[in-house]
Amino acid sequence: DMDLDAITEYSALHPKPSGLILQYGTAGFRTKAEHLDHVMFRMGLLAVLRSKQTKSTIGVMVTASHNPEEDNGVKLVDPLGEMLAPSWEEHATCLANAEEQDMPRVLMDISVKAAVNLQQDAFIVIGRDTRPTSEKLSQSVIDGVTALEGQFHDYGLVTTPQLHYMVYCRNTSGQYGEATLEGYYQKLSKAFMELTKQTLCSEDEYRSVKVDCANGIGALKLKEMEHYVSQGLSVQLFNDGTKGKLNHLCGADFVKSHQKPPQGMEMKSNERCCSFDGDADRIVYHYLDVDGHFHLIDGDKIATLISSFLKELLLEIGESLNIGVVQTAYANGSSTRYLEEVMKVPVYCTKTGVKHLHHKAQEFDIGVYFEANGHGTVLFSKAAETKIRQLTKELEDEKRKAAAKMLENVIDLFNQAAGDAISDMLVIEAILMLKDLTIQQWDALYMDLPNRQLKVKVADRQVISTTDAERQVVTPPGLQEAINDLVKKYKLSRAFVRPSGTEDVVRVYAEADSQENADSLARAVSF
Ligand code: NG1
Ligand code: ZN
Repeated sequence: DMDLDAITEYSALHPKPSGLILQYGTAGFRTKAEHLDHVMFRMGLLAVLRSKQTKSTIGVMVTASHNPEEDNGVKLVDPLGEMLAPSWEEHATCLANAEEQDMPRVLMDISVKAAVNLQQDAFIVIGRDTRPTSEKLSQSVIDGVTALEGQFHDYGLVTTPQLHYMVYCRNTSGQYGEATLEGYYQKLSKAFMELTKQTLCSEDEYRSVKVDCANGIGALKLKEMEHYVSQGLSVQLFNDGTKGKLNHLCGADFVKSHQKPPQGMEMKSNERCCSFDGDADRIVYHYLDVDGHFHLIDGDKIATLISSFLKELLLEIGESLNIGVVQTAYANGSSTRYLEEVMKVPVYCTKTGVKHLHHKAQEFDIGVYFEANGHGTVLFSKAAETKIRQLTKELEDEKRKAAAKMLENVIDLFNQAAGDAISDMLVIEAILMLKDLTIQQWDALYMDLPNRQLKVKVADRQVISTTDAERQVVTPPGLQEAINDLVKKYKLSRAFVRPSGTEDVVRVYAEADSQENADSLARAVSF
């Protein structure tokens, strides 16, 4: 049974400020770090229950990704490295919001409702980003785990996708890889080196990439990884956290939303650059052209490059596995058109938030998913993976065999648990080398439609509800008709609104034939 007195005693060391209400949203709990101590303790408790219920290792990641340095957050990672199941998101919200004296009872209720066998062992793995508050907050998670007598391993400083990887490895008895940082670096670098070893590219600039690390954890982990891949790729780090502030005027989120270069990075024309976000689960590429104009290569163009590479490989292998590309409503209209009409791959749209994309991508032999903001990966079904590994041994035709081997390495290089900036970067670098593509050539696959995103503060953002993967408004009545009327006034236009899952705002998105028109449509929709 649960020792409720002991839990009450432990909990008193992590008291909840009364009246504070938080929600387990798309990205777990996220707010000012000073409000989170009790949440961390309670998520430690909850992770133990989830671990007992699933008889698996559960992950707890302390990070607020691209948010300002003063914020922090926490996310639970489910057994296969996936986001926490929705019914448990509700449990998390209830537990975090229970007033101090009610907390042990709420904890009991969850354990009864979810039919948790309290006799079962529990094992939790914990990771954190580089925020100044993260170490202490992860200690509070550990206190929660210990209060319920769970076992744990603290990985300390890791990227979010590295923690997802650890959870996945531990729950698949080491088949996916070894659950250590060393194991992660070895798995990825081996695949990368094998994939690129036959490229005969002598020009140095092709093989070096500049990385804006958002002054976050990505810098530390790329430094650790550097020597594993240095034979094939030189990585130049900027915004490595030694000078600047986390996510301040740099990083993937800044670059994508402001559509301009990060500060703190020397960019010469036509040099290949990329930006990670604060916990290294997002990546976007960018460069300056000879006229000094900034070009952003976002998640949509990343998905396009990867899909076309995979399609060519499958053609060469001569195996018919199905590919599906999963996007959200924020995907640039040009990317969707290019994928469907030029590349002839089926494209699906889901609600915002990687759990929706990840889930949809699992329906295909090869599921490519990316949010426009650069969060994504490629999933391979077990059957597809087995088939490809088998072909690398059975095929006799040398060309087909080589293509199968390449695909096998691509499988190993993609993080199957979560979108991963380091892993995605290595895949992209490998593809560019193999296809001998410059960043400009990649960029020229299609032209993005000019677009604009705006945030609108409203009294209650929940009055807006949507359907059709958030592309159509249901309530309030009349709003969708008003948007339709505005959209009709512009060429190549599209617009939608939805309540944010991570901020107290309504997001407006518009695209049109010119930047001026996209701006003006977005503004018109905002009113
Ligand atoms: P919200 O705030 O629900 O729009 C944002 C991003 C998502 C996702 C989550 C989680 C946009 C438009 N939205 O969600 O793509 O990354 O944060 O971090 O970029
Ligand atoms: Zn992130």
